[in-house]
Parts: sequence; C-alpha cells; structure tokens
Amino acid sequence: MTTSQHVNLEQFIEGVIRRNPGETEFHQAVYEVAADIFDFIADKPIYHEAQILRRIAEPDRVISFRVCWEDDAGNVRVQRGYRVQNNNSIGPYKGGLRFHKSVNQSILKFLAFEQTFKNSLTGLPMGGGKGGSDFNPKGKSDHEIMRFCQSFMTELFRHVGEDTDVPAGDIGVGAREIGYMFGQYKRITNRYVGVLTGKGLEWGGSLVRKESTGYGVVYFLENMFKQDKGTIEGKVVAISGAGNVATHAAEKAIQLGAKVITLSDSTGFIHDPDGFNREKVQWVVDQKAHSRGSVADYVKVFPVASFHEGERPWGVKCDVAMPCATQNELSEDEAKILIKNGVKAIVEGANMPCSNDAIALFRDARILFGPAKAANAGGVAVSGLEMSQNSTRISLKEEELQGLLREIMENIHQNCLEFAVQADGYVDYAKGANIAGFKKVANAMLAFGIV
Ligand code: NDP
Ligand code: 2IT
Repeated sequence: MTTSQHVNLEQFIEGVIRRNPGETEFHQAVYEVAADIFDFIADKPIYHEAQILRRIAEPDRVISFRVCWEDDAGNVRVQRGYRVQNNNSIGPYKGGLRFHKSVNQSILKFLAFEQTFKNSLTGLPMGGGKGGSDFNPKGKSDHEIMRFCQSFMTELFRHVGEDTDVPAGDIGVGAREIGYMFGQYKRITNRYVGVLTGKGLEWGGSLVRKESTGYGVVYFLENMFKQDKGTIEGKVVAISGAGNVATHAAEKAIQLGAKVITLSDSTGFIHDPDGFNREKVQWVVDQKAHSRGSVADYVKVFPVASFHEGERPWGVKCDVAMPCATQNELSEDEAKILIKNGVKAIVEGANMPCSNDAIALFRDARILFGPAKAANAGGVAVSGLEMSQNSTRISLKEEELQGLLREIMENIHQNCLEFAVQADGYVDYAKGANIAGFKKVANAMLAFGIV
C-alpha cells in the first residue's frame, strides 16, 4: 500500500476539491457521505486498499453535448446537455434528467453520486446516473418543449439503452417530456424498449410511478415515527415545493391524518393555517400544470391562507419539515429556527435539500432526520419495477405496486437501522443510509477487481 492510500477524511476531501474545482455541490455531497464511510471502513483495510470511495467519487464518465433547437420565433437557441454515468457496479446506470436553468456539471455530478447509494438502498439492480440540461422550460410553448426534447435525445440516444443507462424525470421533466424523448428514441433506433421510465401508461409506463416518490417519503416518515413509538397522525407538516414530489407527499400525509400547512415554489410559500385538503392540493397541481405560474394566486381562491413572496416555509411552526423542492433549500439558520420551534422530524423529499451544517444541527439535537437517499428512493424503486415490467412485458396491478412500494420503503428503513443506532439509542438514519448504500456497491466493486 502506498502512502496516498492512507489518507484521512480531510486529505480525501482536499483531493476531491482539487480534482473538481468549483463544483461545490459535488464537494458537499461527497463530504456528507465520506464522513460516515471513513468511520465505517476504519477497521476494514480492504476498502482502503482498493480505493473504493475514491473510485465511487470519480464518475465512470461525464458526457456533455450541445443541444440546438429553434424557438417559435425562428431563433436558433443553444443549450448544454449532460449525462453523468457515475457507477454501474450493481446494475445499469439509472437516474433522472433535470431541465432547469441552474443545471451544471457540479449539480449533476452530486445527483449521480447520491443516486448510486440511493439505488443500492432500494435493493434493486440499478447503478447511479443523472443528466439534464440548462434549458429553462418556463414560458416555453409545447412545440418548443418538443423540439428541445427531440434535439436532446438525438444526442443522448447513443449513450443510453435498456441494459446500459435508463433515464427518467426530475425537476422540469415529467410525462410530457418523457413522451417526446421516448418518441424520438424509438424513431431514431427503431426499437421499442424500456430505455426511459416515467412513461405514460399506454406506452410502457407503470402504475404508481407518478405518485411513488412523494408517497414513499411519507412511508419512510411513518417508519421513522413507528420506530420512535410515535405516529404521523395529527402532526403539523411544512412542505416546500409544488411539483411532483411535494404534491404527492402532501396528498399521502393528509391521507394518513397529518395537517399539511405549507407548499411553495420558486416565487414564495403559501401558509394555509386550516391545512390543505385533497381539493386544495389539486388546485396547486392544476395551477402548476396549466399556467406553470406562481402559487401566489392560491390566496385569491382560499383567502384564509397567506402568501409569503420570496420566502421559504421553515419559519412556520411545525412538527415535521419536508423539503421537496431542490438542493440547499434549508440552511443552518433555518434549521435553528425549526429546532427552536420544536420540530420533531425532518424528512428529505428533494435531493440534498438540507445543507451539511443543517444536518449536523439536527443530528446533534437528536431530532429524527430522514436523508434523501433513503426517504425519496420510492420513485426510483418504482422506476426499477417499470424496468422489470418492460423486460417481462407484463404489467403489474395498482394494488400490487402500492404494496411493493410500501414494502420497499420498509426494507430501506430496516437496512438503514443496521448501521444507524447510536450508543445513546438515537437512530442516525443519515449514517445508516450512507453505510448500507455504500456496502453493496463496494462489495460488487471488490468482486470486479481493479477496473
Ligand atoms: P418538479 O419540477 O415537479 O417540481 C419542482 C418544484 O420545486 C417546483 O415547485 C419548483 O418551483 C421548485 N423549485 C425547483 N427549483 C427551485 C429553486 N431553485 N428554488 C426554489 N424552488 C425551486 O420536480 P420534482 O418534484 O420531481 O423534484 C423535486 C425534488 O425532488 C428535486 O430535488 C428532485 O431531484 C427530487 N426527486 C424527484 C424525484 C421524482 O421522481 N420526480 C425522485 C427523487 C427525488 P417552480 O415551479 O417555481 O420552479
Ligand atoms: O432523484 C431521483 O431519484 C429521481 N429523479 C428518479 C430517478 C428515476 O430513475 O426514477
């Protein structure tokens, strides 16, 4: 073993920062995982010798490409497209595509890195990947979206495949975009295969995929409470976001007896002190689907509520905080406010929504913390079931899939527990998820030798 293989955590992170200059989100994600993994492998030299963590933190490949498209006014527009294939040790690369103006290599590398551990935790054979573009879908016509998706897939198709890499949706990519991309893939390759998940039900999609991430987040919370001899019933829940994850999490939390009092988008947050019900959540879904506009108009329809422009919901007193919008949307200062207001649990619906300092505060205060890679894994898990259904050409029934999602979330919770219980009895789910997710990928990598 050379001295370079004896690095400690700080030296390891310094190396990551040096090799990936300016990629702050990627550094953050690697640090959060590495801190727990260094503890775990301290007495396991085989992982050090094979440089497993170093290899997982170096994507297998980062593909970046130009995407040209024509807007409705006939202007030529140029975007950048990416696919980060992080690790395929336990299955084909798998993970969403994000279309958002903020997308860059750092964000997609952090997401692909996280996805590797998340997919491992599901127990299904999926590696980690992520992709997307800095294309901003806001204010674009349907035809512009179609042309962009077709152009994006015209390059992406050569890098993906049902046994190679299977993208899906993420921020700004839902059933409509998956449809345009699948249509183009089929047209170019003349193959009808499960190359994307999140497809429509008429063309190879799976029941329950749409709801699965949000529902799964709430099932994970239910399991955390059960373990802590508590219940979700009667809890006051603050949720951020107004997209796929946030609205389905709200729906399931309400169904299980919680009172959801906030939702938000990039323009601000709605506080409804009476609590959302199904109809109110549906209003938000329709508002975002039809106008793609702000949730601000909610107060015109439901005057009991207030809209807080440009703010996030974490100042509202709640028992449970569920950040379901985007990365770094819950800061250290906001964590302090939540703790002061008596928060009992935080569960991450979005990927890396809490800063590392915020997570440290929750852990120190011994507050239940459900990390994204475990809590929001229900989405990719049902994507995995969509892949199985595509391979076997058999469609599972709704009830069966709902049952499988619940069971997978229970298993993920159980897998975390194996490494999560601390000397004082606190269940550190972040640590549990990092170690359980790492172990499976690491052991597969050991089996393959130095590749
Ligand atoms: P959507 O595009 O459906 O919704 C995203 C929501 O978050 C919108 O309300 C959007 O507001 C808000 N948002 C996005 N970016 C920002 C930002 N920079 N600042 C403030 N608000 C923002 O995406 P999803 O619901 O699918 O994804 C939400 C999160 O969940 C992401 O972190 C994603 O990676 C994660 N996730 C998604 C899964 C899935 O299956 N879809 C699976 C697992 C995790 P606005 O409309 O104003 O832009
Ligand atoms: O972050 C995620 O897990 C997703 N966006 C879903 C990925 C997938 O392949 O379904």
